[in-house]
Amino acid sequence: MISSKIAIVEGDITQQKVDAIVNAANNSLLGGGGVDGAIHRAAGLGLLAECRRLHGCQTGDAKITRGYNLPADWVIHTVGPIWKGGNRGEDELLASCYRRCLEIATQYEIISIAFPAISTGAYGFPPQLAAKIAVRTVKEFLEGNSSVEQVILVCFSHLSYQYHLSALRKIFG
Ligand code: AR6
Repeated sequence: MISSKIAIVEGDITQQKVDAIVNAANNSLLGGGGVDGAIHRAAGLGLLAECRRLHGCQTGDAKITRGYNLPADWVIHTVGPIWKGGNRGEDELLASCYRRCLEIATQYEIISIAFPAISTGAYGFPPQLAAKIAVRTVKEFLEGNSSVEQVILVCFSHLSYQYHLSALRKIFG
């Protein structure tokens, strides 16, 4: 059952005890506000030093580092699209973020992974639409072969939690 591999929780991603957490970063991968700032603060300066060696990341792509002082062993940094009205490929770029993170997780034989609601903060992506794209893309990926057995969608507000739960119910029927 694929639906049993997806959990929606309300909380702080930096506290998740999973193999990998996903960071909603920017193209520089050198830190920022929001979840990115929280992850860098919790991981410590070792994370920034490793990020400097990655030379940035394209929007829709992802790169992996160690987790340093985080409970998670790995951080997968992805760069979501900035919302520009919806006709600039934003949906596909957001789906690509989830897919690329899951592909990298599979390469590293990661079993459990936690995602924040990528692009729904500073990057302005409508949160309800983003929740649908997140759930649909994770479901489609888990239908293929992967080491990943547990995907946790970590919501930072109750409203975000409700959007993800209702997307899950709609998409799984
Ligand atoms: N745990 C889980 N989710 C969180 C946390 C947390 N500790 N903190 C915030 N969120 P954002 P973006 C939620 O702005 O929209 C950064 O400056 C937040 O409520 O962190 O992809 C980067 O460097 C929202 O739902 O990321 C980039 O410049 C979601 O995480 C830019 O922001 C994403 O909000 C990326 O913007």
